[in-house]
Parts: sequence; structure tokens; C-alpha cells
Amino acid sequence: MTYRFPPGFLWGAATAAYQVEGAAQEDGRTPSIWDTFSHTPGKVADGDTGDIAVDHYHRFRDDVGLMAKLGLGAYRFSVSWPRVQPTGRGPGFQRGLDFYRSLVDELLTQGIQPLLTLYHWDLPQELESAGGWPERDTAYRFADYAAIVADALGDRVEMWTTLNEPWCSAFLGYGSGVHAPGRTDPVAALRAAHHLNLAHGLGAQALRSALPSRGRLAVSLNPAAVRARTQAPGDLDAQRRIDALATRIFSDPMLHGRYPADLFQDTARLTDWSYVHDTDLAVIKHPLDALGINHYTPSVVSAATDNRPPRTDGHGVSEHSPWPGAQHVAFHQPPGDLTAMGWSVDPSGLYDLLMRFTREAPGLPLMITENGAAYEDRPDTDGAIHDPERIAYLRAHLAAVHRAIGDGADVRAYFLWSLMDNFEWAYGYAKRFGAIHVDYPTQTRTLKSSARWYGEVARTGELPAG
Ligand code: IFM
Repeated sequence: MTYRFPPGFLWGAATAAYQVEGAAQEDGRTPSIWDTFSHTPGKVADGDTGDIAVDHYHRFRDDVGLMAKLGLGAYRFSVSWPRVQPTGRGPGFQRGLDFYRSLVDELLTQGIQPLLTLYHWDLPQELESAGGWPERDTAYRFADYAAIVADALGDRVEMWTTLNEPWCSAFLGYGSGVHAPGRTDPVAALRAAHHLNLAHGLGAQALRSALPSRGRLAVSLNPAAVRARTQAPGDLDAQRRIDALATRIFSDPMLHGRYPADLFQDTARLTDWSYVHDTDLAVIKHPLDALGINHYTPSVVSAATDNRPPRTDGHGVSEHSPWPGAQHVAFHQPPGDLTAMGWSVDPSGLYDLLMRFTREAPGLPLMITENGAAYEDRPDTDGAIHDPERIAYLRAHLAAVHRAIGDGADVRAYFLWSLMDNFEWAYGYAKRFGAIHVDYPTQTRTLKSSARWYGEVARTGELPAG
């Protein structure tokens, strides 16, 4: 059986600036929090940094050529804030903006639609030194930055997303500390979450006023598909808590203009949320043209039988929890084969999320802005790279997307994470998510079998049966 996707469905692949660009000290770019963090001993596996990454800054024309060869219709990339506004304040920096203009022009020349993400975690270090996301001012700085990028690229980029996975920025960056800036303060994490929401709203306002009317706005969230281990009241309460902290803390303000009452109760011993000002929620609930969903694996939780903080699963190792106020929640391995990240392969999570937001935000188109898997891909003796597990993962998840569309979900796009192997945050270069293999010492790109397979799906709009 073959699954046919709707006409016009957009097939793309995604990357993010710090993970691929390199050229960290070129053309006026200043350090971001990820430069500082990755250069701090012990923070990233093997001491890896994004200094060179996969050198996309210099090789973007070849990389776009590979996308065109595969037949991709869209490329999701992010702008490096410290490249285009090096101090995080003041006017835009022309050389940095020129790079993105060249990238976008190359994409358009090849018939590939750009999807631009403004913030994929690389806050200018100067703004972190001034307090970072726990401080309200950072949200206003983000709105200024959004306007700069919109003024420079709004004539040629139609699809915009404000933030990528604000949960990671807030709770891995300021809670468990496995991501930059590496702080471990639960109250700072909650403050960061609110100011990221505010940044989204202010940024969306700035984009709307700077972009031509055809500009389309979205945000990429990583909502959790979280299941209770049993139907016991304690396990259901654990599920509710994690759902509030992982998903509703962002989706409720952005889509409905409110914070969940249970989130405020669960965190009342930590914070009174007085940093949420009266008018903030109206700003945050800015009308969107689409919701971006990033999804990899579901979670299974239960009530914890002891007082240990929940483990930081899948993003790095920390004694500090990324879940403020949820110290009585335990995480369990969901069923399914495991990827190289230790994440289980269970496409029902993606289906459930698509149906959830179809019910919760009727009429709002959905895009899968990230989905994919890391495996230990190695070239054969003849240099070919066969990655049947990745093909199986993608096939299963795309079948789930197709099923959701059949059940009424208005899904418009799918972006594979990732176009090519790259810097996987706290894991450095040890985890390979790419459909294109990168030999890091030589920067040679080689299509894996999954790239050829995905290219065929993208070109035909059809998912062949396994
Ligand atoms: O590599 C990341 C990406 O930057 C954000 N979403 C999850 C991916 C895999 O961990």
C-alpha cells in the first residue's frame, strides 16, 4: 500500500545555525551562550564545539545543491542572533545579514522555500551576561532583533518562526543546566519560560508590522506526548504535571492567552509568577498562521516512590531536574526500539500530538518542523552509508502523519531533522541525525540511503509501503 500526501504538502529538512554554520569568529560574529558553554570544560562530550561545525557558512551553496538534487521543497534554517546583531542591541550588522540573504537567494534560485527560525538557542553572550532569559528585557531585545531580520529578509522569506523549542531554552538551559547557559535554578527556569513566551508575542508583533502581508508566522514547540504508566491517580497526576510543564506552559499562553491554573499551583512553593504582567498574555496570544511541532519520542511517567529528582532523560546528564515542582515524578523507558539517543521509536506520539492540536486549535494549520532519529551510521568498505533504521523510523512517523491527516489534522509540511550530521548540543558530534553523512575531518558530504529514500518521497508525495 502507498500513502499519498495532499497536493502542495511541503517536504523539507531542517538545521540550526550553531549546529551547522561554524565560522564562529568570522565576519564580526560575537560569542553566543553556546560558544561560552561549549568552550567550558566538561559541558559537551569530547570537548566538542560549534567553532567549525559542518562549515555550512562557507559550503551553503553545495549544501543547497544537495537539497535540490534530492528534490526537497523547503529548508528550515535558523539565524544566528550574534551574527546579525553582535551585541544583542542596536542596529543590524550588514555582513551577517548578507550571509542569510545569500543563503535565501540560493534557495530561491533552486526552487526551495526558506523557513526561517529566529531563535534556535544561540543568545548573544552579552545578553546572558545582562541576565539572560530570566530577565524581562531579553524579550524586548528579541523583538528588536526580529524587526532587524524581517526588514532585511522580509522581501524574500515568507515563512517565519519565532522560537525553536522554548522548553529546551528555559528548562535545559536554566533548570538542569545541560544546555547553555548551564544554570541550575528552577525559579530562573520558570522566569525564562515566561520571558520566552513574551519574546514570542513581541517578536510576532514586530514581524507582523515589518513583513509584507504574505508573510506567515509560526512557532516551533516540542510538546510532550506524555503517558501515565498506569491509570492510578498518582500516575495520572504525574502525567498532568509534566504535560503542564512541558507543553501547556507554552501552548496555553500562545494559543489561548492564559497560563494553566494547575501549573501555578504546582510551582507555588517556588514562585508567585508576579513577573507575568497584566498585559503580557494578550501580547503572547498573537494570531499565528501555523503551529510548528517538533517531535521525536513519547514519555512515560509515574508517581515516584522516593524523593529523587527526575532524571534528565535524553538531553544530557545532570543531578538537577528540568522539571520544577515535579520532584515526585519518575520517568520510564517507553516501549519500542531505541535510537542512538536512547529514545524509543513509537510513532503514536506524533499522531496523538497532531490530533491534540487539531482539537485544541481548530483551523490552525500544523507543520512538523522537526522529526528524525540518530543512529550510529558508518560507511561500508565501498563508502556507501546504509541506514535502514532511519528509513524505518521515518516511514513509521510519516505513516502516522498520513493517518492524522486522514483523521482531520491539517498538516501542511514535514521537515526531517536533520539535513546532515551536525553538532548535537551536549553530545557534540557523537550523535548523527543527518540524512547526509558528514566526515568531519574532511567535511565530505555523502548521501545516506535515507536521503535518497526521503528525496523520492519528497519528489512524488508518496510514501511507499515497507
Ligand atoms: O538537534 C536537536 C535540535 O536542535 C532541536 N530539536 C531536537 C534535535 C535533536 O536532539
